[in-house]
Amino acid sequence: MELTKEQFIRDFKDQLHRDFIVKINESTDEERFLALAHLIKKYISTPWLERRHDLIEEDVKTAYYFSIEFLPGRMLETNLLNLGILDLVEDAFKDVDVDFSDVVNAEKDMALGNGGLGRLAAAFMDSLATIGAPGFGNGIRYKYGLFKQKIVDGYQIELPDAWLGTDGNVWETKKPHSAVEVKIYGKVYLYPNGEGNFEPFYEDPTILRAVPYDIAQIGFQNGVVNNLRLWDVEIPESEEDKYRTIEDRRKIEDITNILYPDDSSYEGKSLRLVQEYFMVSAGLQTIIKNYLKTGKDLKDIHELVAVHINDTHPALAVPEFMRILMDDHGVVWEDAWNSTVKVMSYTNHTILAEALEKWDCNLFKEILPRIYQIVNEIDSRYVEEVSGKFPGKIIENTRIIRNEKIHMANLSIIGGHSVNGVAKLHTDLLISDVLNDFYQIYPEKFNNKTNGIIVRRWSQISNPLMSAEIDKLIGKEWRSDIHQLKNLEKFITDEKVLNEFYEVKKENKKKLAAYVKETQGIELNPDAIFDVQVKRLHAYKRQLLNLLHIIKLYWDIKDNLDIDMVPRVFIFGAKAAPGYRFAKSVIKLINEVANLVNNDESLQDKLKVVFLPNYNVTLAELIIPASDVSEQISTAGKEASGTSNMKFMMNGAITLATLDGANIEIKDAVGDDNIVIFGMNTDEVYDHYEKHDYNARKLFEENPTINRVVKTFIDGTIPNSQSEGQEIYDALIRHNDEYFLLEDFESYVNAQKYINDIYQDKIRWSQMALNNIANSGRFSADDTIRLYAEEIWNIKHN
Ligand code: HBZ
Repeated sequence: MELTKEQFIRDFKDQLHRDFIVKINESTDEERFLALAHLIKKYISTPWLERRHDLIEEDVKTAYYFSIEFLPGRMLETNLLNLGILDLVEDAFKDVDVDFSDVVNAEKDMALGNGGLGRLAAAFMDSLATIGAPGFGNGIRYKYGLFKQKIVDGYQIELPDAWLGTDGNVWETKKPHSAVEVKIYGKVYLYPNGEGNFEPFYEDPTILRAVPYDIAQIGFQNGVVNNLRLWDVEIPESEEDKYRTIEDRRKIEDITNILYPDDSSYEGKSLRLVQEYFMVSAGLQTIIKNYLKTGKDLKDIHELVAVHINDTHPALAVPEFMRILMDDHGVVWEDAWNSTVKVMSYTNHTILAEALEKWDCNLFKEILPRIYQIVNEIDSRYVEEVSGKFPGKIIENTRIIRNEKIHMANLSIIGGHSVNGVAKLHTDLLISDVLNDFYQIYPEKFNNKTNGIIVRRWSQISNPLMSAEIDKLIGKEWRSDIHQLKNLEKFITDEKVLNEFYEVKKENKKKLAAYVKETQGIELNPDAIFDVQVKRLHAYKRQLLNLLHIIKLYWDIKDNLDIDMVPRVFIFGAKAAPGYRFAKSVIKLINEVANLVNNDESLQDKLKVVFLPNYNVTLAELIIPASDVSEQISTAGKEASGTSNMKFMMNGAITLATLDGANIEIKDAVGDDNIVIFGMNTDEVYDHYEKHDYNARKLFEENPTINRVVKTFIDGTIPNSQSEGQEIYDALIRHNDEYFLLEDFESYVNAQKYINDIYQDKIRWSQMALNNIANSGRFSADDTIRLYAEEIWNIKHN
């Protein structure tokens, strides 16, 4: 946008004056942040308003991305960058003597997501606007985001994340005039309406008012402003009489209160089902209402509307779309179904069986009586359609209702035209294994869309030093055309350049070290290798394998205090689902090992372990630029894609990885010499499953290193962790090590030795790092979303 620094300073002072009746020098950072955010909203209000009208008027097909999670983190810098005024504002703040970073730090993270899935949804919002595609988000305005993690005596404590404060979120705009009603519970009777359809009669339903809050999604320097719409629940005025007590009201208000903190596991809580339906129903009603404003026939709605189901949580979009078309608008089943399948598409994010969503029929029927009828009908028509054409077993495995459960993935696949995995390997496994039965029936629906990241956030915003260095070498164009990073390869033998990148990394490490010192009181040596694993805590992600190696190093140093090794700092960040016992025990042990190691002076700082509490997007922005080693060590076949792996490579960390998820594509991008791979591949893992021949106890008994390391959990070496240590020992030895840590251990240790060796060759290491940066452009979410736009949604983009 066109704006001079002087004009901005005037606007900003005016805004502060109007909002808070203060002068700039007496304002607080929080007031400055709020005023700046209000000013941004003012700057974009016109394109934001016009976008919706334009799309309706111009008959442009629009994609609606439904997700139960959106995890944008902070939005100030991204918004300024995308508006093209980040540098100008920073500069202006210097002129008026305000520390810009203090203003940035006044913003709370918007953390309406658990991890990768929610972050990806937020990234796609940015990318959709950036490629100028008509794409809107639909989600829930949780009053509490993902819990805040505190560590007390090594244990995770969960605190509520009251991110809205008392005044709400500064980026949102409440739109009461767009509220709609959503019905749940009660009984439904169907009466034939004489035109081949049924008229439902609802007896005693609970009626909810869904009120949207809109958040602008600003495209990167292109004038486009899309919308993310989050729904909040209220009691409709007409229903006020029913909710006299606070307790009654709370039952309703609770619906949008909390984000479920479980990732990669499924829990059939009724409130969650209500959340899913609430969001889907409110969103779809609005979409259809807007479509009707074009004056077009509903049976052609698929020509202007695409609905995306991000994981199965919004899968009720399929029957709800049917319901609205049939019950509210009299479309006959066949036409409604024809449109629904063309409108819907679905992304799968996991192959873990325990994460696949299935709802108990009785619960489902009670909460969503009409939707239950429709799902039943979809199921029986499906069975009818495929029977005789496919073996009975395949039909049984793919139908929606089985064993009194509603299988949400099956509903999403049958009710849509596209199902995609999130990395090549992941899609291959869906096709060959998890969803193979569906693949036999609908091969044409399957496709891959490897995840991506917002490259601007993970370079320009989070790593300004590296970005300035890149500018110096290849000019600034890479900031708007990320593939130009490839030009950095020219400098791969330029020692001066390599040294400069090394120094940039060191500066970032010092910054992180200062934070660690301030918050944890632990002193870190910036010449040590910063070896980082940050992600949700889950057994399949194998933080415990990392810890086993740390314990091995501990014993190696204790055995030989003169050991020749590059000092190593292991950094962890991870939240555990509150009910996930094993994960919590791993956190406890990481913290107790940290205590043991960090306080043992005989180790001479060769080894440090840091657990950084409350890992979130903002902390990632500090940690990732400061990392030398990126730990991506999941059991092969288990991590659908991973996305932090891409962020690390973009920041010049070397990936230490199994052949899992997008790690494989990172390897393809950087070449075998610029990544460190270890461990079993997927075939080897599957081989163990088939042969049932894995024997962890044998490895434990026969391999002296493994034996010593594993025994450390139960022999009292690690203080204050007797029961958790026993639990981990049991998981590994008595329960046969479900994720094959012990089998991969030696290979992992060797890979770590290799890292220690090459790090000592500063030039070689820096070459690897530079190669990673140069080849990270291929993981831009802008490119990923272009493929969604072209191959799944059929929507236009620039
Ligand atoms: O989605 C993650 C995958 O584990 C990761 O490999 C992938 O890169 C990422 C984006 O595609 N999955 C999640 O983050 N899943 C969840 O957060 C989740 C949340 C609620 C659930 C289930 C899973 O009920």
